[in-house]
Amino acid sequence: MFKHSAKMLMIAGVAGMLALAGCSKSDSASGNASVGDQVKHQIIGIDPGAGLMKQTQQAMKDYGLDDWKLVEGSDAAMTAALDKAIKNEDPIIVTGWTPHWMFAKYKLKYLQDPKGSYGKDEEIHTVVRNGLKDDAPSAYAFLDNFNWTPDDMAVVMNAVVDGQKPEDAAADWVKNNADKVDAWVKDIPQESGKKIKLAYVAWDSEIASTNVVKQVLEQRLGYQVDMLQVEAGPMWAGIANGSADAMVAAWLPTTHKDYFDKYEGQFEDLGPNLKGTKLGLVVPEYMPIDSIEDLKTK
Ligand code: PBE
Repeated sequence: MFKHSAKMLMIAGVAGMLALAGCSKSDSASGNASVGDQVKHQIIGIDPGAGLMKQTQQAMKDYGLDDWKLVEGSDAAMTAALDKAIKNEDPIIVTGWTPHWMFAKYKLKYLQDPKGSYGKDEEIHTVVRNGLKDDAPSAYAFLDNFNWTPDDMAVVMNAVVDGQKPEDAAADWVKNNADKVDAWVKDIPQESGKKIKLAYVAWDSEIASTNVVKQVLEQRLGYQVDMLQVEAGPMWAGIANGSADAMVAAWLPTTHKDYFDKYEGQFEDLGPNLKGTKLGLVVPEYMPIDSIEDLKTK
């Protein structure tokens, strides 16, 4: 009896070891480990003030990803992690948005969001401080006219990621798109030497747009432009308290809703400058998942 059960135990033990060995081998080879285990239950996020981070926390609640972690960083850190993972064909999940150069550079997909945690498509708005219309009427009139497309923005973004300085990439775009720029500044008089402060966050999309606006204000309307790189909260606060004059980085109505509501009445919303945005969780195409729901089950 004793002998028998010892033998049984031994067999069970060996079988267990074989199963374990077989398991870990086939995991890496055939991708049988859960996606969560493969990425250590981490989603690579960006700067904590981004609306996208708040939406991702909401998504984690909506989809029951309780044991997952959203890693704070920046646009630059997120794209560096993505680049490294893709070079090694490693699994990775990042927070992403359109327009962004990463979709031109890598084969990526948005995870489907059947619960709608990331809201619907929205727009990027131009928002200025109260009183700018009287203090800098030409800048105000141009900012009110400024609007372009995701394809326009992509030209600047792609040049920057390929190594061009943002101001040079923006100057090239302004030179090569004189017809569009002409329409933005048509009949607006120069205001030479006047100073204006543009607030922005170091998101690649906003680095592109803010630099183009700076070029137009300087080249066509004679302003001296300061660009203030800040976090999202201080960007909105700066417009509201008048320490910055304008920004072209307000994602509405959803992504920056908290900031919009907090400072309502203390700024002027000049409406959309770009339509056709999207936000969500983004993975390389080689990842074997298609929906945020898969993070729970696959
Ligand atoms: N973004 C890019 C910003 C707006 C622009 C999507 C990272 C955000 O989440 O607040």
